[in-house]
Amino acid sequence: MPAKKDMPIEVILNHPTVQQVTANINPELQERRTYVPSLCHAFRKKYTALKETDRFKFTVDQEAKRQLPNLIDNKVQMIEGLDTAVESLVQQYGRKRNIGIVFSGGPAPGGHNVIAGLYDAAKQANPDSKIFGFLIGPDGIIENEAIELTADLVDSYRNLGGFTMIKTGRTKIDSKTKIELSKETCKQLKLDALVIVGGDDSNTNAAFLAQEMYNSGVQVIGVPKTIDGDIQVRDADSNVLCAMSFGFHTAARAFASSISNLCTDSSSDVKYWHICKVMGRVASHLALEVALQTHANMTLIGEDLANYVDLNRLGNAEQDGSVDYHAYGMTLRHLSRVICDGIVKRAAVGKNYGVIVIPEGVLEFINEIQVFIIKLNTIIAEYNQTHDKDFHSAFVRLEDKLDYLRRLAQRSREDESFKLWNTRDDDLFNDIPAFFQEGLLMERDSHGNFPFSQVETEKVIMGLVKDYLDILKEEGAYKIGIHKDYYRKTLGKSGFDPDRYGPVLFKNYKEAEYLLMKPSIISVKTLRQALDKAGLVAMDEDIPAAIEKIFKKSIPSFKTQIHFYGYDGRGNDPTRFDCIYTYNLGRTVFSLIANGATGQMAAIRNLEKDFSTWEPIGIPIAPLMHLEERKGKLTLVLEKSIVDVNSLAFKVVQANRDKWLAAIPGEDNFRRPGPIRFSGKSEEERPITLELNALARADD
Ligand code: FBP
Repeated sequence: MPAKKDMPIEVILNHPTVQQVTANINPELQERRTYVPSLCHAFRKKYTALKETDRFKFTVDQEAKRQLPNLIDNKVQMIEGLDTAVESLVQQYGRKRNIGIVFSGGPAPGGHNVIAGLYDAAKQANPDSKIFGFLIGPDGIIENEAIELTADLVDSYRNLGGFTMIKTGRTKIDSKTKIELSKETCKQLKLDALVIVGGDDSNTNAAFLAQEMYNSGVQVIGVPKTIDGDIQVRDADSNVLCAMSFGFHTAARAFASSISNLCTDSSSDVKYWHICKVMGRVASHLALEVALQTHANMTLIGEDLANYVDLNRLGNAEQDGSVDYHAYGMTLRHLSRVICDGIVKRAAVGKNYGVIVIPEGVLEFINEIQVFIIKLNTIIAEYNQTHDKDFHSAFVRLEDKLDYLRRLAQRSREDESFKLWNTRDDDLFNDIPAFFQEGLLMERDSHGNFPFSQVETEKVIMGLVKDYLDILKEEGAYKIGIHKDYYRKTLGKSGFDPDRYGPVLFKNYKEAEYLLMKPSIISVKTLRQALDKAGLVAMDEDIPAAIEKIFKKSIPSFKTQIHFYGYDGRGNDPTRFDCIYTYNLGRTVFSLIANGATGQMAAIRNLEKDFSTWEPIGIPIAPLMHLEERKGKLTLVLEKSIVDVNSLAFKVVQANRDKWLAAIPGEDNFRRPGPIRFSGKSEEERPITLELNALARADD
């Protein structure tokens, strides 16, 4: 029966076509659910064993040795596949186990496949084994909120993005009480092992829990998750053990796909600068990958800005025989100048549009802002430690917070030993816009991390850019270049001789393809003066319409569209790379558990190379820990990896900066990565960053 538009809606809703096209389950979803990721060589065998190796060395922190005595001597474990095994391994491998798994921190595409890999391996080894998923992150462990994962549940999430199956949370199991409650949960569920899928802080937490539960025999294994790509593990000799956390590739590809569309839009509509803030917390790995994927006109890399040296300032100081310490590191003002420089250069060749990529954590690399972040982290943490109420409940409004800071500045005047917040800090802080003050004072997460995703970084930077562009416009330095042919045609059509007016209007009439109006001509009034002086139009005569048209075209208006790429990419369905990577990580977790490991992080070596060379391993977490300032205190943590400005990936981006800025006549140099596709051969296999960095190591 064909559906008619006057049919009752209930009847229409039951129509087979309406049912089919509006069903939650579509062919793409089915394809994903039924896709079976390839297995690393070792996992194609019935059993696996661990082979400890001394090939990889670590520089052990004494504090890590003191706090993690049972784990500090852990070694890298290589996983080997076995067709047959000695009876003791057969028994151990096939033992019935209860395993708990939790997601911790922000979602990252591929998490469900970690569960699927673990589930499949555990059930294959013993169908009576049980896998429990803790709900809404580590709170689920503390409060014993868990569900037993069934085949149907796991199957319905295979190869799908998000952490929807069991959700996630950011609680840290850091107090004695939380640890005791977690131990109690493990006891009640009779857990043999606990798997923590998380970032650097969560893997740090995994190591501490492994130590705490060492005597009770509950094994704890970490899994490197985060779209930020800042868990990269190397040994003391720079051998790569984990090239990239899972989720990074998908998020970068998702961001790149959207940003590439903006490159297309911007170079079609030729009127906007698209300002794209991309996630990544502190490190700029995602921005770097997006640059390689899209060739956006400008990409800021925080780590590069921190490295900046103002050679002019340094030279001037050298001449006076002094050292100018302000020459090191980039200031916000200088950064805005660098961006303006690119905008002005493109405008000069007629391109008053483009795409700028800004990592969300870029301000962490701007010295003046970093100082504020560190000081405020400490102030908030100290307040929370010494008062019943936490800082943000005690000082709800911005004015209350500023008032508290003012009192601290006052204290510094009365007590010389108090240096945390002085009058200069307070004055400088009061000079910045209120929305940014609010951002810098925002609540830190349970690990003490600054909430970069919530700060309007782009607004801070672009505010300065707009101000400086206005100055450049006033000075006549920011102009839109007019194509010579267009100019000649426009004047010719109105019966004017372009060669008579050209030298009067433009500073580069003879030599250039794009003509730049003279800096002194910035208004109709100054235009008239120039024409009058050259005897072409008298002051009381009308300016010919064709000339006024050319003049108006040369005056830029700087229009921006602001975008934030973060949560969308985090929730994307995983690329094939992330599907395969995470499924094998899940398998790795089971091998580590079945072979008695604890305090290890599951990883895959050779991710940057062909799949046939991927090697599942266990990395000891304890020897990777070092002391870092967190919440104002030195704390043992896993080191975050930031962009290495000596890496090949960064150097390629650096070397292409001018090319991608494309401040020359002609087309832009954009690259179209396309959307993430699950089937076909079109999708790139792995992050470009990884491929380039691996190339550099191959040539060592
Ligand atoms: P994880 O490090 O926990 O994986 O989180 C990554 C991230 O997406 C960052 O890129 C971002 O700064 C942050 O989470 C956002 O946090 P929230 O989810 O609390 O808004």
